[in-house]
Amino acid sequence: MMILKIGGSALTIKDANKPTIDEINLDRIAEEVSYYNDDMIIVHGAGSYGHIHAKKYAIGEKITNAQENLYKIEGLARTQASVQLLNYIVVEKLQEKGIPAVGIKPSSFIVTENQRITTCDTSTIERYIKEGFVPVIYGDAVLDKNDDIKFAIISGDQIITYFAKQLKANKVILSSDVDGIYTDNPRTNPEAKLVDIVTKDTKLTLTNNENQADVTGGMAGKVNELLSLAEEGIESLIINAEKEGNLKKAVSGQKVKGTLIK
Ligand code: IP8
Repeated sequence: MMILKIGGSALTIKDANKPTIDEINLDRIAEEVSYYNDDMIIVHGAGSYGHIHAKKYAIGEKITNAQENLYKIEGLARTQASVQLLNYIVVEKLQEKGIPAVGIKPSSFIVTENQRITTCDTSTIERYIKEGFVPVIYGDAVLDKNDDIKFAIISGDQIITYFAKQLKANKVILSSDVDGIYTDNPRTNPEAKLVDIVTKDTKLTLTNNENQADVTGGMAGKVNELLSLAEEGIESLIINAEKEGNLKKAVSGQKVKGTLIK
């Protein structure tokens, strides 16, 4: 079984000041993904549909008074609605390309404790896969068991690692808008080099805030999630979804340039 993450930065204009789809990319990505030849779950990021709201309402931060509580409630509702809308748009496009995609809302079956998934019944999704569907889930805003924060943001990357472990995925592919992991931020350091293989011993200079629009930790957050997966013996590959042909090759089992996390 394969888990494919499509980064929000490839599907949306991530630094737009309102939720904005990258129509051209979405169409091409859905077309390429239609060449899949294995059981598959798609997990997509939130891009400008999620991070703008999550940041504005500071979801996941401590709630100190009743007014803040009300504000966060409004924020959770808005964030959920916005990412659900993105999911609808993505699912519709995948269906248009012949993929039997079903959108499933993560916040309806996932609860966190201190922002990590603790409650998550994967059985419905497993049943959809068994029946031949392609479930499509996404980074979402959820309830948290810690009463100090009450709500949390879960990234698509956290969902991937959780599902990959639970469902014993044999292929995990993460696609975003960069070629893989670099020794430093390639946008600010021209000397930065693409790393073919990352293990827990690889020395990297990754910052959490390399992308100010991202509330879930950018590339550093991604690498930490994937290293925890590697510890359980599941390798993952980071590739660039914006390079034409990469996703098609990856979902159909061909070799693609990227970074292997093992
Ligand atoms: O784009 C973030 O998911 P990600 C989810 O995979 C929200 O990091 C709601 C901001």
